[in-house]
Amino acid sequence: MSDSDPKEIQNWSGPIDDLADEERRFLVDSMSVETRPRVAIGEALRNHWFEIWYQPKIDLKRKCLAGAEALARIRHPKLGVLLPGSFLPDVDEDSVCELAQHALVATLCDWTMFEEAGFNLHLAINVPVGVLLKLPIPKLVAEYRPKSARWPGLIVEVTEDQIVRDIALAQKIAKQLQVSGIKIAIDDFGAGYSSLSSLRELPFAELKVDCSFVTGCSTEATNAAICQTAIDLAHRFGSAAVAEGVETQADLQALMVMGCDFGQGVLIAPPMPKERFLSLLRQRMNKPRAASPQQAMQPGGKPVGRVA
Ligand code: G
Ligand code: MN
Repeated sequence: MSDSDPKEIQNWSGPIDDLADEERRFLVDSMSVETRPRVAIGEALRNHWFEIWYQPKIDLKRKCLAGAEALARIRHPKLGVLLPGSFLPDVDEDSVCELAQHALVATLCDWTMFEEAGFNLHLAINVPVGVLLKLPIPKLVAEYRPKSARWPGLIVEVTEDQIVRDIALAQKIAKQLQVSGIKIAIDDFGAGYSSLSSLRELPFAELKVDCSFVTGCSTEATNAAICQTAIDLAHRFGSAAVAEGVETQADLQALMVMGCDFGQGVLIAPPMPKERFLSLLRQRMNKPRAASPQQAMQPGGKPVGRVA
């Protein structure tokens, strides 16, 4: 197969071919719950309704699982699985802080479980700038971070619009967090209208191209131009480009031709409960595969038997 064959990515991406159609449909449906009943974050935390779901992120060049984005979900006893639209809009900052702390600690602890399954993953969480200022992140990371020397650090995704609102502040935060092994990803890139000069000031590890540009990038010239520009921009800054919301084979193929580094989206795998993600990792580990030595490398460059 050629290097940019999307089928091959699917074969290497791990989860996609292990999810049965019915389960896949359920997970994808859970991403678009139409009614949005309100649930208070405090109530959900007290009742242990919060779950951290993971969406796989695939290395499009090495064709392996590179990491996962942690996404908060509520599993309500009566209302079922609820998305952030049910608990985040217009919420006070203290509640968001509580939730972010919960997600941070859970993600740091979960890394070890995934590593024990044979995968050294770059995990990412979504945190608003206000929360980065309030939470004692270095202290929390020092206390809960995996003790393994193989831990690659944690990625914190901050949306572009929040970064450009106060670039000096974002820069200060990014530098402080670097010491704790935290890297910044610019989330929803393209939707926040940053100027190039402002990005120059910020040490970021990843540029996550907003799904509104990724969708249709194989057919729409303007979206293709924006994706290509964002990918080139990330590379010029010495960072990686991530396409979010990849939903079709054609878009995946186009992104690979454009040189995009990582991909995320329902085509590869939808967000899924931690236990499901873990069982997929274990399944992949046990599956016989003819991997070349290069393919059997983890993102950190260390061979770990067979990988996704
Ligand atoms: O803003 P951010 O990129 O963090 O948003 C992640 C959200 O995108 C998650 O809630 C997830 O459910 C959703 N998502 C994941 N994959 C896809 C996809 O392929 N298409 C779309 N439209 N949304 C997706
Ligand atoms: Mn994100």
